[in-house]
Amino acid sequence: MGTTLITGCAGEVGSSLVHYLSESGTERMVGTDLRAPRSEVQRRLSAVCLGNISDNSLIEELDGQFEIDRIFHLAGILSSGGERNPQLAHQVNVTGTLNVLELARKQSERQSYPVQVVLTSTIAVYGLPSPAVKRTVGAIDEDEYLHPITMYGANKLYCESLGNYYANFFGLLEEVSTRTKIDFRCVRYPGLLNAHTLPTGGTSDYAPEMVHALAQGKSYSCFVRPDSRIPFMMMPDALRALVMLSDAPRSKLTRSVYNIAAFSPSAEEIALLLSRRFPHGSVTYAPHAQRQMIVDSWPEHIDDSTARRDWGWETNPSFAEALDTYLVPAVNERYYAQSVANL
Ligand code: VAH
Repeated sequence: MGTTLITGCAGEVGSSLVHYLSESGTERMVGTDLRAPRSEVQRRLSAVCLGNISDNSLIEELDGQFEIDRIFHLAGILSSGGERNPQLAHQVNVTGTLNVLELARKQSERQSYPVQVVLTSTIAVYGLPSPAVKRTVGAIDEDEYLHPITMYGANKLYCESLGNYYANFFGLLEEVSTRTKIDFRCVRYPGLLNAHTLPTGGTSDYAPEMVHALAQGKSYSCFVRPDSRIPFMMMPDALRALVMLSDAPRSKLTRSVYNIAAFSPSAEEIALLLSRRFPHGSVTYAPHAQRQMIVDSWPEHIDDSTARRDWGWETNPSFAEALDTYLVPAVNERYYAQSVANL
């Protein structure tokens, strides 16, 4: 059994994935990130290599130290953060992904078996032309409206193509390519709701920010309109989807890049359901024009029927039930523990 590498291991999804894989019995895991993960994450990793994923010296260190058979590539700069520094976002998101694919290619050729690369992409690869089309088009599939309006969305759409190139065409001009190709797989994440950490630099962040503010009895000023509607998913489902796709037999996959969906509540529906569970907080709306334009370009619903058919993806589509079975109990536990610790 080789090593599983998690890039972005200190981030919101990365730290949750390390915990999830560790609890699922994954043995050898190595993490990399710009900064060290929390101690409870670090102790579940065999090693942590700190550095910038777009830096070749980090890749050379990983290639020289470990025999890797699977990479969950999560390192990246999200949509709002990317608009604040587009050049940095391109460097981290694109050069970082190219470095990961090169690492996987070299290891695959040396070990003569395909290293699996699982990339997290995003619904930010989509770009609906107007709020009217967004409201009327229904659930869109993986090959529709691929016109991203953010650096992050453009980066991720290109990285999906880069992964497919490395998996199918690298070495195209060689007479007879005997190279062992990588095994590339990818999910397009909706907005994510996590009880344990808050996201940074996303445009879907209004939902998790609202949850954590109301859970602490605070007021929250929402940066999108009340009627803003995009797909969301709870973090446990997002992690389960990654591992399900990774574990799926390659022969079952009819494509490499998949939509996965759960529910699509509007901002005011989220606020209403949360206020019934956290009655001491309050929500007001102060739309931020640019962030609103980004959210308005993203679809209300995505079609995940191919993931359901190919590798058995499924989830409970009830946002209210997901709140009551996962998010509200876990958030209450988090802030209760925090209040006790502060006594
Ligand atoms: C973002 N959370 O807001 C990410 C996500 C659906 C968007 O990829 O940028």
